[in-house]
Amino acid sequence: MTSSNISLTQFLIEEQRAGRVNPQLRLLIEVVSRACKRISIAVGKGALGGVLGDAGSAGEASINVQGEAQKKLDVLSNEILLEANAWGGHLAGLASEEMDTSQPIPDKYPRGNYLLMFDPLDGSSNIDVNISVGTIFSVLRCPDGVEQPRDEHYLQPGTEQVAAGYCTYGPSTMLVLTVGHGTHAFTLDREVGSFVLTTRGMRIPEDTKEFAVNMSNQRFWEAPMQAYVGDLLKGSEGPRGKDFNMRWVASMVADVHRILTRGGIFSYPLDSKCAAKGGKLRLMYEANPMSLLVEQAGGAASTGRMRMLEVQPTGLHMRVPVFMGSKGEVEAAVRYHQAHDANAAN
Ligand code: AFP
Repeated sequence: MTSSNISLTQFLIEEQRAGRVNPQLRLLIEVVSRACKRISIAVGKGALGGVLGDAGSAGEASINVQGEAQKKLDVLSNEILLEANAWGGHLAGLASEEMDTSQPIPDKYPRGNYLLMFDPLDGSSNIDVNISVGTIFSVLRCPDGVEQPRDEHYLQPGTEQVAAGYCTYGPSTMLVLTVGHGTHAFTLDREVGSFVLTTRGMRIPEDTKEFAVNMSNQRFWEAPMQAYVGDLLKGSEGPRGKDFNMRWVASMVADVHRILTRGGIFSYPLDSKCAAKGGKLRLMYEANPMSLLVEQAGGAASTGRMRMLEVQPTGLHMRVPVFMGSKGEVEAAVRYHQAHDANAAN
């Protein structure tokens, strides 16, 4: 269903009246959305804003905790989100993909009940070529009685998320949000400066003929992934009995947004290059928030071996294999892993 003339603020007030968000969580989401507007402005300026290219100075690349080179916009987006969220009184602490450890709220500000995690600018290697990038965020409750949350207090499974969302900076800027009662999309009205509800209750078609994966990693994949994609590629002549199309933006936000809009499966499986780390994508900043959004839209999300939202995190920057999107297709991918593991056990 497509809606109009309902701003994010109005939507959240209505959710509050319905008892689905409390004032602190409403403020938190408003603050994150305002920060996303600022990031959208910076991204939209492109080369004119002097923000393209690598962070660091004198030819020295700046490297983040993930061991990846940081872009200027990664650093700027991180600062915007930190600054916007520090003083509002809605957070007990926050953690970013770009920072080694979580940060408690400074003593000079009031403290709230929530923990915010974010990937400030996902897909940032796409910035310099003017392809969609995005911000992903996830909200957890700070455990009772914890005044100064430490990393271990964030290590809650994705089922504990009270809200999750992303903002995609593409041809239009869109915020996609769940507070656990459906997944809703808002489009930024740039002239007015507010997010307007454009799809209430996104639904991912159960079946699909479209998959998203970085095929250049094929030779590094595990056997069940080889078998699964091998059968997709056989198309109507193979066991799946239909022809599949492939799309890969290499910005998770853009790929998942397409899947939330028209279906598909997104996958970043285990491969021998990333196996020692557990996968490529991060559980807390990418996989969990996206999995909640996808599940709330009727889709499914898995590591290939278990439901993503039930994974017990062991570290803030933990990585996992990812399969998410149309329910029927995610279940098919999982079946290949189950069959392989069952054979290996016999
Ligand atoms: P960057 O933020 O470094 O561009 O990484 C993006 C990302 O985490 C995710 O958004 C993409 O789906 C994935 O990595 C792309 O990875 P490959 O470059 O290995 O295809």
